Amino acid sequence: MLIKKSSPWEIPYSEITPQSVYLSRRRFLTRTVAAGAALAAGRAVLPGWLSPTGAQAGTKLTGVTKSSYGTDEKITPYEHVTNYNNFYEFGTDKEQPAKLAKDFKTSPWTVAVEGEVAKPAVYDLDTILKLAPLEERIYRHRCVEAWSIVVPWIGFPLHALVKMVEPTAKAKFVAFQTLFDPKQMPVARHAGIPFPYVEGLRMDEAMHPLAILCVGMYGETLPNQNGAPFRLVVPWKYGFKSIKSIVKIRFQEKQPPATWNLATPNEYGFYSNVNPDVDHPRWSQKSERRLGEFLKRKTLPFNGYASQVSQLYAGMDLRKNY
Ligand SMILES: Nc1nc2c(c(=O)[nH]1)N[C@H]1C(S)=C(S)[C@@H](COP(=O)(O)O)O[C@H]1N2
Ligand SMILES: [Mo]
Repeated sequence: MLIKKSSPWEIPYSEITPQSVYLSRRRFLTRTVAAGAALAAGRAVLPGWLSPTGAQAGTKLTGVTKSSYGTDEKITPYEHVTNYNNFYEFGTDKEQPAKLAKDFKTSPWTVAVEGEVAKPAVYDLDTILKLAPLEERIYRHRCVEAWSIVVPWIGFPLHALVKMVEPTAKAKFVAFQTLFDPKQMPVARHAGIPFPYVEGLRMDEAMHPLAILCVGMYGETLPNQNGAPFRLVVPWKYGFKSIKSIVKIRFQEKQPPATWNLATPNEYGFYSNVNPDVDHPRWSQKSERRLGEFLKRKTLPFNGYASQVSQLYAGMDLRKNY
């Protein structure tokens, strides 16, 4: 089977990297069997992960350049990053999203950009992928629950999308929304937080070059449990700001709601910059455990990105604006 390469999604199955060893054998077999069955039935269908309208999780991304942004710290093993997740739509236990998001349908996928912009639009994922060159960014990620990971994300700066849709002078904040489909997310009703999951950034935060829209990791498209097909990554903030599986981006004058702030405002603020000096009401934020490591390490202000982002908050009391 020959597939024309016109976007990073469209790659022949033979090109999928040895990283496919990470795919569970069962999932691999299911795909192979499904493809075989379709061929046997004489149907001219492409298996989903080769379809030109979007790839499934775990498809190699081509044409990715290494970015000068990012850390040279040791990358956390893929197994940890993909089996210990927060994605409450698919369960509140860390091991649940890897299992319960397995069949999450991420293709076709569209993202609506609306509100205070000159060019509102509904983008499909292929268009989004062509907005800007894809870069690999190795970032630290610090969950508010005091664990951390180092991940080779693949994406492009959020400001590339912001500039393209031409925000009006009234656009002071950017609001993000995750898909909510109770049929595909039946356990979500036990999560104890409101859905759809929403988040937001101030405009200058959204324009900061460290903030990225992310379509992949470890050389491949995002696994479902990590927010496929399209998520935000804001490395200087606690992990819950990095909203997954985005379907809507809205520009607005008012500060948008944020899910954890709605759920427990005394515990989670809008800004949520990593701050070792402000404890969570129920635990310390001074240190963290890197997944796969035994000893704890010190948590750094702004998760180690202070020299790049602290000027965004000049004059703000970061104890009050937590
Ligand atoms: N839609 C949605 N996005 C989400 C979450 C969630 O529950 N739902 N959890 C957040 C939290 S608390 C963290 S720490 C990160 C975890 O990302 P990871 O599983 O890729 O490590 O996703 C964030 N994005
Ligand atoms: Mo988190």
